[in-house]
Amino acid sequence: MYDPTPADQFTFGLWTVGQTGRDPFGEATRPGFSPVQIVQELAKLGAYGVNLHDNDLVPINASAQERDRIVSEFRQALSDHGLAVPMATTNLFSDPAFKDGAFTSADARVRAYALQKTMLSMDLGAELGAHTYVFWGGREGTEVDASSKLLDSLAWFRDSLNFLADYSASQGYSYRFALEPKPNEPRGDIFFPTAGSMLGFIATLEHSERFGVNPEFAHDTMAGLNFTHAVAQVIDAGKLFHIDLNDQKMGRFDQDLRFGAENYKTAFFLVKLLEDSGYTGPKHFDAHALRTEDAAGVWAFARGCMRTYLILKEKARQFNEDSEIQAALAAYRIEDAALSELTHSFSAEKAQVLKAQTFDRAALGARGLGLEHLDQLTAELLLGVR
Ligand code: GCO
Ligand code: MN
Ligand code: MN
Ligand code: MN
Repeated sequence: MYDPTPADQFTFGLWTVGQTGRDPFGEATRPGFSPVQIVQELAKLGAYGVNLHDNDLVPINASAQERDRIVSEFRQALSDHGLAVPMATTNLFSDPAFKDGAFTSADARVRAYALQKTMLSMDLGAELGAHTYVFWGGREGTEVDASSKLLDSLAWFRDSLNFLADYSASQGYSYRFALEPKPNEPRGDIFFPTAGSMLGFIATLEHSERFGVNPEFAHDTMAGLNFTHAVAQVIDAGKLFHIDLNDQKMGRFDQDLRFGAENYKTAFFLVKLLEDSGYTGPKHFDAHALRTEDAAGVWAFARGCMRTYLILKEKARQFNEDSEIQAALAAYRIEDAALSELTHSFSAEKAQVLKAQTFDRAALGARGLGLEHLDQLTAELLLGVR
């Protein structure tokens, strides 16, 4: 039970399970794996696919010949092991050229290079069969607002995305673009810190229908925000194009913990939201094993991410079928057909009727909602005693 299969659409990045334990204070603690080894191992574990940045696969200095050899070896491994590449993205953050941003650099040469690098990376992703292209603006931000580039940065970023959407169409690619918000790290302040700010920006793009959001559990949690609420808003906007799952303690450095490692309850309500809303896209674990782990620990980590998702999915099913929980929910919600008819859309007559209505304000305020009971039932379900 709880063994993942490709039908579950779980994915990992080459950079996630490939992470070597290096952090700002210390060197690598494990050698990592080649892309081909990662494909083999993920297939064994029952994953659906593997995602990548251009330079996770092809080193930034590779010659055209090397690139073609690496890509063909990788494609062979994908087809041997039946793994897909559903999502691709660009590394616009590691190279020193991007130290003050890529699309939002104050240097027009860096902005042009970022566009060039992204087009080449989109070519690579398309060659590997990716349909989702992620933009995570890791270095798009500032520490020094004396740089006076806030409004320019928004315009440069918009121009770049408009350019790349047109490039995609001109090449006949099927990409949908998913913009990934993060509040900080590695920049002091990253532009578009939340899902809501991404949604606002997307509405200003020329082909906004091709742009959605790639929200990440850790990013909202770092800032003390409720990730499940953010995802609900993205779903409501029809913009959940991709999702990055992991875990995080609030207020800490960017931890990228195993999914469900820290916040069981938020993870539960997130999984329930995804399942109940019928999200059918990939579930991507953008996380990595602790620095304490060796190779076996990395695969235990990967398996754990997927198992926890499946366990929480089963818990969500139980929640929906638990008669006591459903009774508590039914008691919590009060429906009134006549009032709903009045309030669900405006007319001058309905407004008059509503203005004349009498409400028993004291009774509304006095009613107990039963949320303690409902929440305790949920806790007991999650703790395995129901
Ligand atoms: C982070 C981000 C990245 C992006 C990745 C794909 O905190 O470093 O989450 O892992 O998701 O670059 O775009
Ligand atoms: Mn256009
Ligand atoms: Mn992240
Ligand atoms: Mn991410």
